[in-house]
Amino acid sequence: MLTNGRLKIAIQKNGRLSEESHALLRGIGLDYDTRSRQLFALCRKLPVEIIFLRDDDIPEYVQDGICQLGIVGQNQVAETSADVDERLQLDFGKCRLSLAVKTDSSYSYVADLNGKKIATSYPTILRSYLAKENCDAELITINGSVEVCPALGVADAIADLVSTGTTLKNNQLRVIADIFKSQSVLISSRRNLNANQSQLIEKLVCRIKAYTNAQSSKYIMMNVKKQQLSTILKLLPSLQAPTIVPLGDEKSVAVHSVISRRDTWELAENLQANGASGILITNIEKLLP
Ligand code: PRT
Ligand code: ZN
Repeated sequence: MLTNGRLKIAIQKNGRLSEESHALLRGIGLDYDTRSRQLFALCRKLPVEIIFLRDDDIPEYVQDGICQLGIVGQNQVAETSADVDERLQLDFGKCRLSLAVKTDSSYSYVADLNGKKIATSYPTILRSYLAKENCDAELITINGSVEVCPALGVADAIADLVSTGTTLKNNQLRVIADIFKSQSVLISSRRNLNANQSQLIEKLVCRIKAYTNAQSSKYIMMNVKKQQLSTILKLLPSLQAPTIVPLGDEKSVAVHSVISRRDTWELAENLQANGASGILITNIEKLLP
């Protein structure tokens, strides 16, 4: 349903995904104001409305066509078994749902949890995992602070989201299995989309692809003596053939290329050690194919 002809995009109101969701929406040209405690924000220029929700509710709002697009973790999509299209992986909010036990416990494998109690906020994902592993454990569904359950004697193990591992370490817990890998995704509704809505969704999807491509890439420029050019080109893991620009100095050229955001320090040091100079690495704002 589209009230006032506006496309509705659901994002997390207040939590780990909020900041990057706003950055992404603003990065694709959506212009809106955010004030605390407001439930929605209208965009200028495009017929789009941003709806702020708890992350748990986003998959169902999109499934039911109340919102046409949503940004949420794959963990929530899987847990709610929502009937939505996963359109794009957004490369933030990365975590995994892991099975963990007390560091000093004797359990090492999923099979060791047969007949034991496991506390989790993700009973659907956990239940289907245990069924596949033929493990008959008792599930205790808890909302929040799952990590304290083993110390309190409430459960023998937990299944919780892990990002850096700090929370597990602080609670003297260790992972025995990873159940589910998650990151934020763009989901879209399968219900009642008319031609205008579908067209606007496709436009926004293209913009998000350009934004996420830009976020995962950097632009590198450097000067290279012609006799070192072939060595330098071999070191560049370019997405496309690098651009080679003549310089006033006839012995050198400038090399420009798009590279992956990862390991830029390693690459720059390697290029420098092989004769590149004046190495400049910059962010890319948009990267359209
Ligand atoms: O109020 P609302 O319901 O919207 O928010 P929430 O409190 O349920 O969710 P929030 O903001 O904590 O997380 C939103 C989403 O972020 C999750 O659904 C995941 O998709 C993603 N995400 C990524 C995480 C984490 N990393 C994460 N580390 N969600 C939660 N955690 C928690 C985890 O539960 C544990 O308590 O962080 C702790 C572990 O982190 P580390 O770094 O110590 O390992
Ligand atoms: Zn939540």
